[in-house]
Amino acid sequence: MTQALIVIDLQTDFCPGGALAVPEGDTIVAPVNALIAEADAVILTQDWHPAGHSSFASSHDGKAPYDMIDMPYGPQVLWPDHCIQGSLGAQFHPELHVDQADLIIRKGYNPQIDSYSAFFENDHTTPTGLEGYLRTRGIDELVMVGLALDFCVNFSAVDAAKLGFKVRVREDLCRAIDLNGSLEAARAGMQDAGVTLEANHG
Ligand code: VGL
Ligand code: ZN
Repeated sequence: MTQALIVIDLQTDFCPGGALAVPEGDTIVAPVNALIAEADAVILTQDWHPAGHSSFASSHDGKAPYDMIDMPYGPQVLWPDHCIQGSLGAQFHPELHVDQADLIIRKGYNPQIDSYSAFFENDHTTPTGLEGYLRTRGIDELVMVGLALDFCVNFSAVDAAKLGFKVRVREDLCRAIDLNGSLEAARAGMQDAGVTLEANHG
């Protein structure tokens, strides 16, 4: 088994004070750095939207953040503008040990499609290329940490499990948005997909 640590969207906009702040999002940075130091392979994901992205409420007349809309690929939550390419908010948390990453994979750059998962855009078919990267490196086991547990970590973990990777999510090193029961639904969905949820490092 060759293992990789995947750190999901540990970016300024998802931390307190950011545009789409996840409560306590910054508290995981130090323990994630400790895990990065021990990991054989480290991959970071970076939410990376063009201005005016279709997942932003501001791109839809009469819509407010956290409203839902129907997109051609299914229902989509509308978000505050966040992680705009090149902005300060799109940068990784300033204390994250980015220099120790082997790969940074950006997602959400397609103006018409959101991309929660590190593997596929929200149409569930357009690949990001991460699967090929992992397979060509012989990586078959993934440990996931980061933000937000109920959106990007959840979608990434479920997709990875469906692709046949062995996936563990360190819940103690994730934080959630928890919108209308999204956290409980995410936990159930991950478990159904065969993802191992770890409250602590076992
Ligand atoms: C995320 C909402 C919008 C996440 C990204 O990283 O979980 N959530 N974009
Ligand atoms: Zn986003």
